[in-house]
Amino acid sequence: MLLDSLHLDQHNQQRLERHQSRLAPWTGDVANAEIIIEKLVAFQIAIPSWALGTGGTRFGRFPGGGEPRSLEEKIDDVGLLHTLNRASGAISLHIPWDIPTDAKAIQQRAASYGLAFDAVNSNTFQDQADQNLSYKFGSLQHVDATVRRQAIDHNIDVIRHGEALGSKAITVWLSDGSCFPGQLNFRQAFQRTLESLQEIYAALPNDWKMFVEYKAFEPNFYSMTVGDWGSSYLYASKLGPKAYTLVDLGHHLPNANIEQIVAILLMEEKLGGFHFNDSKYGDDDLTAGSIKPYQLFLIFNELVDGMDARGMNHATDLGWMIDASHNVKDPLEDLLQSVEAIQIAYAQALLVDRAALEEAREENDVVKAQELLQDAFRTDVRPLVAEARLRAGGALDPLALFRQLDVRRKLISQRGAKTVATGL
Ligand code: RM4
Ligand code: MN
Ligand code: MN
Repeated sequence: MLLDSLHLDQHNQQRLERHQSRLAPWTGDVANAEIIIEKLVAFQIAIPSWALGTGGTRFGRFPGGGEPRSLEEKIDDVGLLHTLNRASGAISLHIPWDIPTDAKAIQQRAASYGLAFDAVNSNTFQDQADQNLSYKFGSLQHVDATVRRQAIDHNIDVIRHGEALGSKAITVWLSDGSCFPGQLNFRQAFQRTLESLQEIYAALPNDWKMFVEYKAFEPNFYSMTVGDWGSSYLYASKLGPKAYTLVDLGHHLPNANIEQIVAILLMEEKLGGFHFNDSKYGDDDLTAGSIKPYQLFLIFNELVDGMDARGMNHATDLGWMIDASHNVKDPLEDLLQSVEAIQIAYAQALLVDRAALEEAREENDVVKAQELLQDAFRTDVRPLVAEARLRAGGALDPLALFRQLDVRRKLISQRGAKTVATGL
């Protein structure tokens, strides 16, 4: 046991007084502090099974050691995160990087940490060693029907794996597209992809969702067949009520107004879920909130507003997942940072005085509207997030406890310095 309740209690005890004094102004003045804390306790963010090791770029990879060698060890890592922050209560699996060969045992192991299984992800962007046909020129869009068949069957297989674990959604991200003008008939590529997705959709259990994830570029650099929210929305609409768009924050062209995209998709009942990360240039997959925290807040501002307008449950009605890569940080520390950044943005969005904002908008009071948003964004909500963690049984300062317990060194001694996790 890397972390037991004794460690947690001692850690929290040492920090309790300081925490209480930081929380005190909230309990007196702010009427909805209690509601925000409760919402934070309920809000869980799924950890990607493909991001528990060190990520690389096409130039190199610099593993830090102690990486999980199996799905079991990945679950242990997510379990550790959840024990620390009580906000990472789910794991999102990528197949075939993580095939649950013994679903029962995997499920039991996850349950022992209080973890559920979020969306399962298919992979037709790489060729596997045992694979008959290549995805070099696409998968669901491929000109050859037998390649499309193989990709469809893989997706259905992923759904079956997910069913055995209690997942309720599949995320389909396609690298399909073209690298050069002339390579692809756009209309045919769209139609073939749609027909392939329809076959996968037909295999969905009744209570499942399909998330169609878009990406503007990479690995294809001239066109992507699901390249933007418009095309994802089109596929999702044509597929039916169980299909939704998934927004990955790093998958837009530079400077895209993601919060506006989110608002419209939500209004149209076609927003399904999120892949959180941050970026400066492209699909950088950096820690959530590390580059553009104001953007993250503005996205949550639309999420809270749009979900409330439709009477949705913040915690359960959308898929909340991280999709990140960690080139220079300890992956577990990085994930703790991402989860906290997401919680902070969510709490700040809950603080926005919505009635006053609508009033300012109706009066074209631009200054007031900006002030209202920035007032929430500039509020330090960390005591609320810490209080939510404390009430849920987590650590007041998860990162500090992770370091205090020397977790990485222990993982290296258990698993070895040269282990490499499957994934990004
Ligand atoms: C893609 C996309 C997918 C993720 C893969 C690994 O860029 O973000 O969601 O599954 O990377
Ligand atoms: Mn993604
Ligand atoms: Mn990505």
